[in-house]
Amino acid sequence: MTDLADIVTSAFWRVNPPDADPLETREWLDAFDALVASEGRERATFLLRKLMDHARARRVPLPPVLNTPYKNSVTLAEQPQFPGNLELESRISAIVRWNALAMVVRANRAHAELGGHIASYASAADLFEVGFNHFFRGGNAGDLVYFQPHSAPGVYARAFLEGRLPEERLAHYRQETGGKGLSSYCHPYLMPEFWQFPTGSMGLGPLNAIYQARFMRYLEDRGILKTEGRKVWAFVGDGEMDEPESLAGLSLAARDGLDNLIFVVNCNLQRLDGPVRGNGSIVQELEGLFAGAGWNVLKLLWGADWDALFARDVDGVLLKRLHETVDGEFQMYAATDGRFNREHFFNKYPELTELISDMSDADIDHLRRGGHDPVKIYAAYRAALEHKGQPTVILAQTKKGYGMGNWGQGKMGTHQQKKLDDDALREFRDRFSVPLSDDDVAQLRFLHPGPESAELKYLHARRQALGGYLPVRSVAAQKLAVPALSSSERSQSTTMAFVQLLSQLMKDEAVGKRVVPIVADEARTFGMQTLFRQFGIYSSVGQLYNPEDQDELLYYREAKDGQILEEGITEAGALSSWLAAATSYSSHGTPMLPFYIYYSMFGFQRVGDLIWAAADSRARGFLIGGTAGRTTLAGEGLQHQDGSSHLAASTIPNCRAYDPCFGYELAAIIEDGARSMLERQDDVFYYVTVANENYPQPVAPAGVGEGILRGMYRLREGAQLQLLGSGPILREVVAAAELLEKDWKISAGVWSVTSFTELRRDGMQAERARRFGGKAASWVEQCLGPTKGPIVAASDYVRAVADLIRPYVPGKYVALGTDGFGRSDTRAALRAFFEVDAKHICIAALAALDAKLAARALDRYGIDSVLRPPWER
Ligand SMILES: Cc1ncc(C[n+]2csc(CCOP(=O)(O)OP(=O)(O)O)c2C)c(N)n1
Repeated sequence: MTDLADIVTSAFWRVNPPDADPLETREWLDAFDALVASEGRERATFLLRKLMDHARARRVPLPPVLNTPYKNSVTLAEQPQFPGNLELESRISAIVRWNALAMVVRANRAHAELGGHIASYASAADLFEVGFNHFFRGGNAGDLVYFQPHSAPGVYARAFLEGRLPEERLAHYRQETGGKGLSSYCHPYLMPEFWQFPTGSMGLGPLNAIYQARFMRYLEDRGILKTEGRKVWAFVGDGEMDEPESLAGLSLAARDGLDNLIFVVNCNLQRLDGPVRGNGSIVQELEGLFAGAGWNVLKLLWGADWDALFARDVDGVLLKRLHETVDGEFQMYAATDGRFNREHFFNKYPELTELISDMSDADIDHLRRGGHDPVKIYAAYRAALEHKGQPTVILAQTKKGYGMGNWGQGKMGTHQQKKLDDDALREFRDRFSVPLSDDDVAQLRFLHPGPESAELKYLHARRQALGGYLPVRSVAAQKLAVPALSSSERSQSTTMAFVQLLSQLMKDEAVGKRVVPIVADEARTFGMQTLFRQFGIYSSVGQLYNPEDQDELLYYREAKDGQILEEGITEAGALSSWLAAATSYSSHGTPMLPFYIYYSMFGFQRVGDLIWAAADSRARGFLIGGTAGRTTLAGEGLQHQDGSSHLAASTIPNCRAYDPCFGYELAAIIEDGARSMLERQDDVFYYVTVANENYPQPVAPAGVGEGILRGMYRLREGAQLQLLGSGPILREVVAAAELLEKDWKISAGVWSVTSFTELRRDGMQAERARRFGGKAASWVEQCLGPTKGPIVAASDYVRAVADLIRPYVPGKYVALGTDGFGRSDTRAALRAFFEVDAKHICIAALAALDAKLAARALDRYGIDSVLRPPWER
């Protein structure tokens, strides 16, 4: 180990330089103490502020002021009485720990490939248990808890004790396909009556928790639901805080004063590969970050047995030692015994040696970190609960793999440890006094002390006092009646058609209030500023200024009961708001109908993982991909032109994706979508692309309703070949059919494809049904089977999108699309470039009929056939 005195560059030394003149320092501190004693804290704060201003004027660099000492924020004097039965709680927690461990080790002994984690829950167990026994409120108006995903085994183990999961399910940990298993992490999709929030992808849990807490305020402020007293708890790993998403919502939470939000960061100082901040301090770093963002920060670093040490540490040498210790070293102390800690930590300074002179090595070994002491945890949680006006973060110091001894505690590779041998298991049993025989241990028996045991009676009583068990997810939802929607027939874009449909819904008696329009600073792009005045933009404080455009009809109106969520430039934040609203039917028993409209390029590509989390959450709502289509969004160029979101959407099973061309198609899709989610209670969400190209909007042909929803319908008859088009490219297809007729006397049928992805799903279904001996024809086969000639399809997305239906298309099939890099130009130029304009579609059709015709057409339309393909340019 390096001598710490040498590490002058370490973060700690920079923050806490050595004292050059301790005597002088003492005099200053004594003077300050005298001031506080005689004139009070307020006066002291005033003088400090004055001093700081003075120092600034003299250009004296100010020390970081956001950090407090490396000790508990709640002092011993402030600590409340622990209201529980510590002895019973520790027995319960030991059983839960054992069962969690046994579950993972059992699964891996049987099938080494299954994986699982022990060390994360081992560090989080006490943090969870104190929550379960004293804080997490259950029931309909209960708290919402986002669990650290790798600690799922502990949550299962507790539910087993509670009688909510039978032993058989524990025995099928990570073996889900048979229907009686348990998910690796928190997956509402796979365990819809258990998990509420998917947190397995690091960073999404903390972000979603913030927007959930904010959404609860929104429901309250809009008079939709009383949420007072309910809390959102988010358990987060300290390594997880590295994720940009983990930090992305911090200032919003503070800005909106979300005191209904409590983060508990499990600072076991390790992540998967090693220490989170080996050469620094994650606790101090996070304290600065959260405090700087405006949060209430509570450090929960040391257990009760440190109290006496701190009390005797009048010269602050213990604190100095703690401050100079980097996390890599703290990890070493977690992995070693009392003797090592004495020699290396305490014996560094004679004063410290003296401080612990009456302690044995075993006493030192038993010194607990704050996150393992229920009394200290209780004190921090209570302080968080009572704090007003700010969100609270609790930085809880723990040991990774706590109690796993030589096999895991503080070990570098402990995250992956899942196959303990019998010696290790017996040691674990002894460490926590789990009442099991050696044979039980060898067999990895689950332990359930029975419903009449003191442990179980206590556990149930606690949960009853707190309103019920959790986690539990509600699957029942209230039904809402959806009105019929109609689109206008004037010349306009599908975006404008969408805004009209949205305002029809918002004005509806039954669902109007439940509509949640969400934008990420693009409302004007989509012509939605018309909604600002009428429906208002939500702000927790209303509007504290006169808007610059107040004299205009449609001014920028913020209001406490505003309906629109204007999230600013954060697609991740807006998607998280959408997710909170889209799962409100379950989390709050209050169905909402969210529409998040955004640049389609910044959806699946930018926040695709959040969209998967929404799918996992069984979200119900609309994602509207605006300014969609690689050639339809003219001018904006490469980074804005989306050509692949529909491909991504096709991979999410409960996402129904549509690429409509006409207003009447859009109206049918939105009306039926809303019915599906709000009336029929389908656990699906919709992705609909809308574009900004203006064109005439035709009247809906008769009888096309089913085709619009199933994915395609015939727009015009044609005998020799069939053309398929989606989104605005359908109009190029119609023009191609006209060219074929006019220039080549060929009669082409035209089909509007509203959803290649729905067609593919239907095709897969029919194909599978036939493979399994049934009789089924896909919608594609039903539509195109009776037609003649080759089939050519074109969309504003990569060819793979139109190719999705290839297996079900009878006969010759040519798929055109916009593969390649986007670029800025006019729509006409872009469509010519990507070869999806009327002429190229016409040529593709001719080539499919007769190569000689195509050669003539290339000539006739002046197309340079020696150019490299667009995807190579
Ligand atoms: C987005 C994402 N990236 C990577 C992972 C893989 N992963 C799972 S746990 C883990 C380490 C977690 O460390 P920490 O947050 O400190 O939690 P601990 O288990 O130490 O309590 C990693 C990298 C993941 N689940 N999600």
